[in-house]
Amino acid sequence: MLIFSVAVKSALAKSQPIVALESTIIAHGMPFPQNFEMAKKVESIIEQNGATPATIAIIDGQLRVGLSHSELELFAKSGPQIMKVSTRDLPFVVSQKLNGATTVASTMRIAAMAKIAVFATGGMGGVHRGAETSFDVSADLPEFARSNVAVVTAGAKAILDLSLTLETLETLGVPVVGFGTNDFPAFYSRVSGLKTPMQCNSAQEVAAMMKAKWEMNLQGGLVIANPIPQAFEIPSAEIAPVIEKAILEAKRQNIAGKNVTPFLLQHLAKVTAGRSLTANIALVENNAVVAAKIAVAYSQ
Ligand code: PSU
Ligand code: MN
Repeated sequence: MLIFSVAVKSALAKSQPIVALESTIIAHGMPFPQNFEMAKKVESIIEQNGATPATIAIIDGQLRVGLSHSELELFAKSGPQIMKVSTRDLPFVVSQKLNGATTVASTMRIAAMAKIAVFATGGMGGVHRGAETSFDVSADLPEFARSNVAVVTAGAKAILDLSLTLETLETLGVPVVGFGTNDFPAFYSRVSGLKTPMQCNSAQEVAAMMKAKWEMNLQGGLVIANPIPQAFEIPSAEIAPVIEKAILEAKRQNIAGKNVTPFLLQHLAKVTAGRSLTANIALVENNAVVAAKIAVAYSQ
């Protein structure tokens, strides 16, 4: 069922550190060619920090763990033409032998199947604003209650209701750890005004928490909230009104379901003249560094 790249297979066999990466961020989160450059750069950052990158995607219905550069390019170039695959979509895409870009939720599930314990993303999904009427809660959240994977994320996008997202994670029993901070980061901004329930200050501390959680057979993942580097931050006072407008525009165009997040990201990149995209790339790279360090610490 799982098809590993040579590098990932060898790292697994030797119990060497591995960091999983998602493919929705490539196909649906960023435009070409920045998405292709980002995907290659993030993999090399993980290698430089002592771990093996494993980008996860579905090709011809096969669950692929570790992609070649030409496969990364396929996802980067095809963009939204490739299906965005969350957990609910897995049986369809596999049985129909289709290609699919995996979200945080489905990447976590496949990483857990592959026994990969650490995953770097940009920003996880969460409870959308207005969820009390739209019921739009990302499948990423319930997946955190199921799959044993630590996910390094720049908090959650401010297109979400961050307070309800944290409440839901608490209900699901998911630890939310601020990495070197007790402020819950808001993707483009280092602080959201909300606190993380706990803080770790090193990769070793996070690795020890992962071990403690799974030794107790506490099912599910951990959210490692890692703020965007200062130099790339867009302060919330600046980005908040832009996000408000983007959400209104999505409503006006009747964007719903899985199209909401890609629409908002694309809209923000357009109206900020690419500044949100530059920020997005910087925070993913920063998450890759931390994830690799956690994977190294966890393997020791
Ligand atoms: N963060 C990004 N870019 C993205 C996403 C997150 O910086 O493209 C994607 C992830 O794959 C995440 C998904 O799992 O958006 C959430 O989508 P939804 O809200 O439809 O569950
Ligand atoms: Mn949704």
